[in-house]
Amino acid sequence: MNKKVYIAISADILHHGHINLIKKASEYGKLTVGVLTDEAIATYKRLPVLNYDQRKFIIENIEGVDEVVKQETLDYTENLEKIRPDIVVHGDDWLDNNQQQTRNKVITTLSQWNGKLIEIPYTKGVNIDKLNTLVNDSTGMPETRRTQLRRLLELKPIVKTMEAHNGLSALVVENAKIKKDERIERFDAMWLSSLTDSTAKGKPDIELVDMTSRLKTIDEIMEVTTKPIILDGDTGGEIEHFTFNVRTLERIGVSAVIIEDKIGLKKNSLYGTEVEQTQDSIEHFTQKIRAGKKAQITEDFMIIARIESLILEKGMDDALTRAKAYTEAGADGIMIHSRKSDPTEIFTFCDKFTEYNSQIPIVVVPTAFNKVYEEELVEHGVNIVIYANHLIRSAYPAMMETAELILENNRCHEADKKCLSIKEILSLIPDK
Ligand code: SPV
Ligand code: MG
Repeated sequence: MNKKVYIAISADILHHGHINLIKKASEYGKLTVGVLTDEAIATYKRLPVLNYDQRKFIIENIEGVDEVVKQETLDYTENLEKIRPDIVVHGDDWLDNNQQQTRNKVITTLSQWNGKLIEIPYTKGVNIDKLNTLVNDSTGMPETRRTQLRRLLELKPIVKTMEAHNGLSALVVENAKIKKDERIERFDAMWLSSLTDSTAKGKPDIELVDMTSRLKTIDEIMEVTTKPIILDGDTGGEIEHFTFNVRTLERIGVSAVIIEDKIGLKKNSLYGTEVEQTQDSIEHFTQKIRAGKKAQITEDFMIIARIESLILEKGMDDALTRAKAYTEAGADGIMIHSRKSDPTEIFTFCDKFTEYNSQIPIVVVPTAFNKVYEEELVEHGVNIVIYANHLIRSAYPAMMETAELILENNRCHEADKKCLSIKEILSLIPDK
C-alpha cells in the first residue's frame, strides 16, 4: 500500500470519470495528482474556466488524493523524474486522442526505475463533447469573453490574433487548428479590422462604416464564437463619443479597443504618406485615452493606443515620446505600426519601449514585415500579433477566380472543383 502512484489531469470540467480515475488510482497506493497549469492547458485547448488555484483546491479535497503538484507541460517527464512513481494510471482513451507520443514517453521514463503504466477503461457515459458545448456557450457570454484577453496575455508568450469580418470568417478563426508534434495550434483572439469590415461591405476604410454598423458585425461574430475580440476603433472619433462607445463595447463583451493617433479624415495606414493624413497632438490624444479610461467600468477592458509616427515618417523619437505619454495617460497597451518590409524599426521601437516599461503589452501588425516569425517578435517583447486582413485577402481572389471560370465556360462544372461540395456546405454550419 505504500507504492507511489501518479495521475495527471486538467480537471476543468470535473466529471464522474475523474472521480473514477482518482478512486481506482488511489487503490494502488499513495496518490499524487499532477494538475495541469493554465499555461499547459492553453497550449492545447481553450482557457480553463477555473484557474489553477481553484482546480488545485478542488482536487486536493477529493477523497483518495494525497498530494497535488503542478504539471507545467502536457509532457509528464519532468514530474515523473522528480516523483519517480511506481505506477502511472491513465484512462485507455489516450490512444484514440492523439496522445500516442505522450504515452510512449511515459512508458520509457517509467522504465528507468521499473515503474509501470496501468490503463483503466475510460468511464462510460462521459459526454465530453456535450460538456464542452455547455462550457463554450458560457465562455461566449460577455462577462467571460471580456476577461479572456488579459488572461491570455498572462499565460501566452504571444497572443495570436486573426481578423474576422463576419460570422463565417469568425468561425474560421474560432475553429482553425493544426497539429504540430503533440501540440494543437490555434488562434487566440479575433481582430475586428476596420479595413476588412469596410471591404466586406464594399466600402473604403475611412470611418465611413460607422460604429453602429461595426457593432452589428461584432454581434454577428459574437453569436457564433467564443474567442476574445479586439476592436480596431480607428481614431476613436470625438472624445465625447468615444466614452460612450467604451461602455458599449465593455457591456457587450469586447476585450479591447485599439485607437490610433490620427485626426480628421482617417485613411488606411498602409497608404503611409501617399495620402494626406494628420497625426493627432499628444495633448488631444492623451485626453481621449484618459476620458476612455475614466468611462470604463470593469477592470478587464483594455484601451490600447496605436502610434502612427513610423507610418507618417515622424521618426523613432516621436514614436517613443508618444508611447510614454500614452502609457502615462493610462493606455493598457501600445500598438506600433510600420509599413516597411524590414522589421528593424519595429524591433528598435520594441526594444526601447520595453526598456522603459516591460509591463505594458506591445501589439504589432506584420502585414508589411511579413517575413518575421512570431518567435522573433517575442524576443523583442511583443505580446500580441495581429494578422489583420488575411482571410478577406485570400477569399477575394478565390471568389474572383470562380466567377471568371463560370464566365469563361458558360457553365459551372469547371468552377465546381474550386468549391466546397454541396454536402460540405450543407454540413458546414450544424443546425443544432
Ligand atoms: C486594419 O486592419 O484596419 C488596421 C490595420 O487598421 S492596417 O490596415 O494595417 O492599418
Ligand atoms: Mg483599421
